[in-house]
Amino acid sequence: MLEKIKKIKNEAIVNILKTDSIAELENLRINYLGKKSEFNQILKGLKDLNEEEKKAVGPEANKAKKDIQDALEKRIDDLEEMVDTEKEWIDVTAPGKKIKRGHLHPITIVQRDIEDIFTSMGFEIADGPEVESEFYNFDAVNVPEEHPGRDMQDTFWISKEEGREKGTGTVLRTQTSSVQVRYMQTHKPPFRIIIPGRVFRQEATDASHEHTFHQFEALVVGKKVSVANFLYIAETFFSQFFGKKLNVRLRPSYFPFVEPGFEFDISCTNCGGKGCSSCKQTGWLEVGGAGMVHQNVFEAAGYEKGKYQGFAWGFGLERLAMMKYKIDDIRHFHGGDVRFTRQF
Ligand code: FA5
Repeated sequence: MLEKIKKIKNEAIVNILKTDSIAELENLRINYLGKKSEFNQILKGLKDLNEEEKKAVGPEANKAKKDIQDALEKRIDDLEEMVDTEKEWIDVTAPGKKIKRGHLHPITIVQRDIEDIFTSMGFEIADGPEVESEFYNFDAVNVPEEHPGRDMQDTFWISKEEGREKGTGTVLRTQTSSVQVRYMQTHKPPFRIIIPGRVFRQEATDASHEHTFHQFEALVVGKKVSVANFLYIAETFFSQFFGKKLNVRLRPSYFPFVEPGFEFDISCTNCGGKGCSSCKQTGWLEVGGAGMVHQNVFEAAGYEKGKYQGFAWGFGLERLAMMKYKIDDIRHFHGGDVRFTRQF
């Protein structure tokens, strides 16, 4: 009997270890320990043995049963662990899934490009508030209350009380020129700065006009700053920005904060000046306004009148990006259509 128990136990353990399926182990449990199993018959028959035989066989039979049960449990644990490991298995040679990455908005790209070019020429970057006092946006840059220059830019007024002292209203700034006097009040010449920023105008939108857009102001002040310096810096900047040699042309114009004032054009980035549909056959593209800083502006900043000279210029960032990337409608920039922004 003892031999038989030993044989069943060994056979059961060998079969259990050979089995790779949890369902198959359940079959083995029924075969070896189930009601109809040979082993169960042996256990049932114990009662018919005499006392001495019972003492010898009983504990061996119980131990064999426990060994088979332990072997089954351990094998089940091992197989479950193997299944988990299989689930976690990584094929490091498999081609990766393409992860969608965010990217910069075209206006940010252009702004950073411009900043890089100017900082490489020794310019510093200055900043000012978008919600601005009427004083810095208009009065300080020589656009007093009754001045016709104020009508040139339609303004979003935050507060404007009739009869209040002039210059005390609050506006959404209409131009980055609003930072000129702010900066000059706390800095002494010589200096050269750029002022990138968002500006707002209460005007109807169309393919080339937005109510919210970005401007780029440059301001250079010293004792001997001239229009020739402006031309050199402008040509250097635009040539680097567009990656080809471009010329700058000045046309007389009027801005209250400069005297003399200019509109400036660059040679057409498409045809190089020969004339094409982009430049309406003129060979030139309008870029922005510029001029020599008006002495009244220096005075508003607290500088001695006549002591310094400087030039200032301002242009629209969206318009420049449109030229560079051949974008036909300014409204794409803030329209929120990812099919547009994904292209950059
Ligand atoms: C000004 O804002 C002056 N502050 C520029 C300046 C600075 C002149 C320093 C002299 C010295 P203007 O209103 O023309 O000027 O605007 C400058 C540029 O902003 C324009 O040439 C154009 O590129 C852009 N711009 C103006 N209005 C809009 C608009 N509604 N939408 C998009 N871009 C605009």
